[in-house]
Amino acid sequence: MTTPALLPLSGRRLPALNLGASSFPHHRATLRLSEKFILLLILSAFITLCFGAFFFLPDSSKHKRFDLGLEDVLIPHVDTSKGGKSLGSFLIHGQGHDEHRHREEEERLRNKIRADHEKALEEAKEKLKKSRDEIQAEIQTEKNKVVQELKKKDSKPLPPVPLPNLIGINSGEPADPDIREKRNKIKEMMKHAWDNYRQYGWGHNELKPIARKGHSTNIFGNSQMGATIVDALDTLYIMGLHDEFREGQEWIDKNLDFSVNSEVSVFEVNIRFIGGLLAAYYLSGQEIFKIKAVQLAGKLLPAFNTPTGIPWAMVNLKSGVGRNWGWASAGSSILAEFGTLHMEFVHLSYLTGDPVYYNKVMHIRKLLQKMDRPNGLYPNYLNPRTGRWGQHHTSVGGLGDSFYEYLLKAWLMSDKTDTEARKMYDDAIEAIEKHLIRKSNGGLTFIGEWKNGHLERKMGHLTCFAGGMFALGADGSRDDKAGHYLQLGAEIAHTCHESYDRTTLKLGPEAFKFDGGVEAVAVRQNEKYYILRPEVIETYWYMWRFTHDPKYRQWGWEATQAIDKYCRVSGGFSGVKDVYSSSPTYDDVQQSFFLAETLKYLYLLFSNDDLLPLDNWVFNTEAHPLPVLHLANTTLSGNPAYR
Ligand code: DMJ
Repeated sequence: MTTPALLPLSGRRLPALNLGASSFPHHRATLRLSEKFILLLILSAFITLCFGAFFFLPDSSKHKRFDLGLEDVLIPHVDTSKGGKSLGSFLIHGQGHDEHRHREEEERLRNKIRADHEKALEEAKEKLKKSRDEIQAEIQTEKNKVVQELKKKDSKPLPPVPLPNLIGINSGEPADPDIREKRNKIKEMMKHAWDNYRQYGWGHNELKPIARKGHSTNIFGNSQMGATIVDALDTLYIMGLHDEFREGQEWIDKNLDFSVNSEVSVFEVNIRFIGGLLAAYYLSGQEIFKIKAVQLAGKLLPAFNTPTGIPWAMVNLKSGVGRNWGWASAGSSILAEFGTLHMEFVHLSYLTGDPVYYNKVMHIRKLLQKMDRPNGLYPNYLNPRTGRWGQHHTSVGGLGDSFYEYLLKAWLMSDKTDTEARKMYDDAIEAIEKHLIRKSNGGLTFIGEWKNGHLERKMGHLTCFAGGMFALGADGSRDDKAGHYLQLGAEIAHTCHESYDRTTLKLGPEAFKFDGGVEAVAVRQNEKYYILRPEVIETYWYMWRFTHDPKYRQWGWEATQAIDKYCRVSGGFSGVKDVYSSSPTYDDVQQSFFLAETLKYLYLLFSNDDLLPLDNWVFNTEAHPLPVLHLANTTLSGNPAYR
């Protein structure tokens, strides 16, 4: 976890710097070669099998056979229930007349194998006479047929469901001209990010703004799923960039295809794609987004096929085979990953009337409730085979963060009826406050990380989201400690602002220490980067909504200017490798969350509160707004939507 290649990116890992950019033309070439190779491999395997069967089939008239039970697999089964016998039992018991029948049967089989073998050889010869392009075209035709079939299956209309009350989809235009101007500047930055992605990275997952080409990482698998398009849609919508929104919608309609042989992160695909599609659906009412979200969710479900029901971190969208990250403690799944599915999955059940999604996430919750928690803390790692915790590390930043966020938001999203989630949140936050939150010598409140029995006095940029979470959870807190939690949110916001203010670029580092005379400053070189992350701005926005203290707009504006000055390049926006250097180098990645989250939170910070009011909308961890479901007096499974 210490090398850049293993650093958590989104509450989770991900190569932050030196991301191995995949060049897609190259991928396509590899695909062509491997397809041909696989075809030849299958043919030769088949021929070998035929030869093997033909030459090595034992002559049972000479040798006594042992029934190894393989006949059911290798030889067509004879239905014994109709007085027949399996070929295996003929071989063992064959005598006299039986032996004669057996020899005939064997001869018949030999002839069949010979004929099949010759046919296969002919077909292989025919195939090899064809040019590479012809073979490629045939494969493509077959693939298209399969895709069309799947599409037909997947595009079944969904049952109509009454939409929740959608309040506050308006312009939120501020009256103050200065605030309006700032908001327009942020919209212009969004346009710059989108236009360049449109021009140089269209359809790819992300953009390399300096190389001016597409970019991707392992979280999206090996295919072009247009992550930036899906992630950006709702931001475009609320900013009133409707032409751009329509372009994105058209791409999704025509190109977004999940029947791909690609291994993706369940968590990332859920928060960015399913969350993004659902938010786009609720905001715009366009059915296509709902349909795509449901199709994709179906592809994630096989990830839950583990002995415990705790999903794998990754799943192959085509085969449904799942596995965990190689770096995670003892084959574990990650708390912030399997614990960050609830909001989207409840909405999927709501929209489809199918409880399967809801049941999956409730199963995870039930399992977690039953487990012992060291010091009341949830460790970051849980083994999906054994149901046991891995290493006892606890974090409110990478690997843990959004699990806590989703407990609170599950309660909010249920119109505060899911009191079980609220209780789990309250218990968790109490333990966090007791064991992880400290004040530095200089008076800065920070959230450290628990590692094998001791507190590491280090806080990540990711952890800064917690300021907003504490403020959001203040109302409804146990023992009426609303004031306390709002204050805690304000202190975290202050600390995170300090982490920005103490750098040369006025942009925050990835992680900062409170140790050995250092306060809110990164010490290690590989913690000095800023990759366009949103968490600090997210907290400014929540604090602004709850307090209207002008300092949050001021801090948000400082961050806007710093991003525009140091991260903007002519081909988009890039992360920087060292926020303490006056001549920083770029990482050349425009992250999709920059459009989904960073720019959205900034825009909302300079908008009126009636744009997406927090009483009616809950933002998922990728800043995709989902409406509160007013399910009062009913349990989810008793909701009429579940037919
Ligand atoms: C985003 O993908 C989400 O906010 C996630 O929960 C954690 N952080 C990244 C961006 O930093």
